Amino acid sequence: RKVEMQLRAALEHESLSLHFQPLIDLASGRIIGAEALVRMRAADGSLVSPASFIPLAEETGLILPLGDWILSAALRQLAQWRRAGWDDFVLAVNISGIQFRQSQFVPRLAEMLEVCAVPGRFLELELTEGVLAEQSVDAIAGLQQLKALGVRLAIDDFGTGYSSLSYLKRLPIDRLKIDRSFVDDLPGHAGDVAITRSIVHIARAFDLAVTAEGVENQAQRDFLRELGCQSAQGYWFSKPVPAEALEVLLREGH
Ligand code: G
Ligand code: G
Ligand code: MN
Ligand code: NA
Repeated sequence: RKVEMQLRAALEHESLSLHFQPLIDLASGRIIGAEALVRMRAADGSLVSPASFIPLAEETGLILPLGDWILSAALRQLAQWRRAGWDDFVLAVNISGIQFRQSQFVPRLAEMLEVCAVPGRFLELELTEGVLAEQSVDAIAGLQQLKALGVRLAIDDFGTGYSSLSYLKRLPIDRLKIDRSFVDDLPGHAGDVAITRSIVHIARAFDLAVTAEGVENQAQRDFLRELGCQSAQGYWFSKPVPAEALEVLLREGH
């Protein structure tokens, strides 16, 4: 298939890159981190969305080399930012379930952290509820090994999966990311207000960080801030941008 061939070529010719979306502390308005999001450049120069090639990479197993490339590129960038003085900054990386379940995942990550000399606590891995809902012995052991490296763990798209809340008390989670679908219609939609408020309260009760995703306007930002939601991402603050553009935002002191 076309996308598969493009992806194979991209892995060989390094026509992959990372974009970064800033994570904003809502109380201060400052950038406290970023989420890395992979991009693929097609032969004609256009950018192909990961929404089309990640599922395909998962089907074909290409997610393993791709995931390795993403993690090591993200850590190299983070190390460079740390050397430039942005040393209080957490970088989040999305991890596919297939990648997480690979037996060599933790040892490889440990090696990458060491090579880049980045303390584990400045890396956050975003997992979806599907991965956590398993609660298999292996999955729990994997999460504990990641915590032993100091790595932070976030639940991505929180509220959209099998939301058995029981895993919150069993698993070593650090952050809930409120899915964009609940943020879209804030503050006017009573159901979404109730869901968002509940997630913020759950996060507080479990002493977890909480991030609202997909904040696109000031009304959403103000509402979430008043709700006590600690942090947010979204087009209102910045789209995912190349590393140099994120550096401009950091220098401006956002
Ligand atoms: O940036 P956006 O169009 O950037 O991403 C679309 C989808 O692809 C999202 O669901 C996002 O989580 C996923 N995605 C983006 N980058 C990565 C990545 O580096 N790894 C994985 N596993 N998924 C990613
Ligand atoms: O699944 P995950 O949360 O990792 O996906 C992040 C996706 O959300 C990426 O495709 C990213 O480009 C997109 N995104 C980030 N901020 C916004 C936003 O404010 N609005 C919309 N519509 N998409 C966003
Ligand atoms: Mn994510
Ligand atoms: Na998400």
